[in-house]
Amino acid sequence: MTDVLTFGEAMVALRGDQPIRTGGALRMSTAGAEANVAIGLARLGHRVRWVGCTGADEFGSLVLRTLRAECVDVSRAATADGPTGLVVFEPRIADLTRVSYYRANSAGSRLGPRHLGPALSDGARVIHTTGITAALGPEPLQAVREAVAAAADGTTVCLDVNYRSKLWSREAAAAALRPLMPYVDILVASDDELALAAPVGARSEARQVEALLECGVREVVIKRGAHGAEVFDASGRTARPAVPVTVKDTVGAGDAFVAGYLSGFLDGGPVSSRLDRAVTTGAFAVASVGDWEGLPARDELDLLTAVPGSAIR
Ligand code: KDG
Repeated sequence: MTDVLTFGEAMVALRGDQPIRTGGALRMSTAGAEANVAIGLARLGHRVRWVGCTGADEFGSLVLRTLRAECVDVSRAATADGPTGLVVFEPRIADLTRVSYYRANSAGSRLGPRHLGPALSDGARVIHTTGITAALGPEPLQAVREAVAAAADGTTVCLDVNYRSKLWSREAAAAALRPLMPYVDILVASDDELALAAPVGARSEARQVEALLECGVREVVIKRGAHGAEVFDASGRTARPAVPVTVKDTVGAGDAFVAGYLSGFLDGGPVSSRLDRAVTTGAFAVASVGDWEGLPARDELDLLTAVPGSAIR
């Protein structure tokens, strides 16, 4: 059986080498939060399936070819009307990246419940979805709703809030995400996103966590960037600091973190070892350029303990 089924929009990523308005070169790769998680998990040896729609165009071929090359199962992916979406990452200053989307009316935004039906029937140990998919439009939101509600007993549902202010308002995100919580087992959010998932009226972070656990969420995973991460569950709080690395590109770090967390979960480890792996994979993403290119294979997980500046010979 598939370990993880994830679905959403994968795009072609264009990364500038200088501020866009000054010209320069664009490097082409692929992006998309769920596809990034899928690649992160596949590199760690898990069986992962990504479902989404790509355009019948060369960019769509690049997306699918990349996922296949990374051992992600795309056998249930579809093509749809409209172009494959684009995302442009502009290195504005040192470690601040400006993101522009060219994804309105893209093929990826046509994802709907009908595209997911076969993959849901095939089953998976984990279903992973994000607020980005929910933000793409009514059909993708309905796909998210139906997928989490249809998850069979024994299937773990993971949702990463992944709020994107260029896609929707905080109010719209909260209205869409809050009703999903009774179906979610693992909720991942950065500290400023937690309120978008927590019930109305829960003001402090402590109250938000408590209310989410009361709703049935088993693990509330809070990402705190350079300050590490924490998990709250029925047995209390587990925290880990971030792994210190030289920052190259923070985009994709959250997806890498989720891939590590779910990998630890699939390996059957306790929350502490899931968090250890999550902060490790997150650090790999931060220390390398690209959404997913620098993510570790399983036998590379120890690389971050190498002496800085050393070469492996
Ligand atoms: O987490 C990285 C993603 O943000 C990036 O790949 C693009 O999916 C993306 C999005 O919608 O922001």
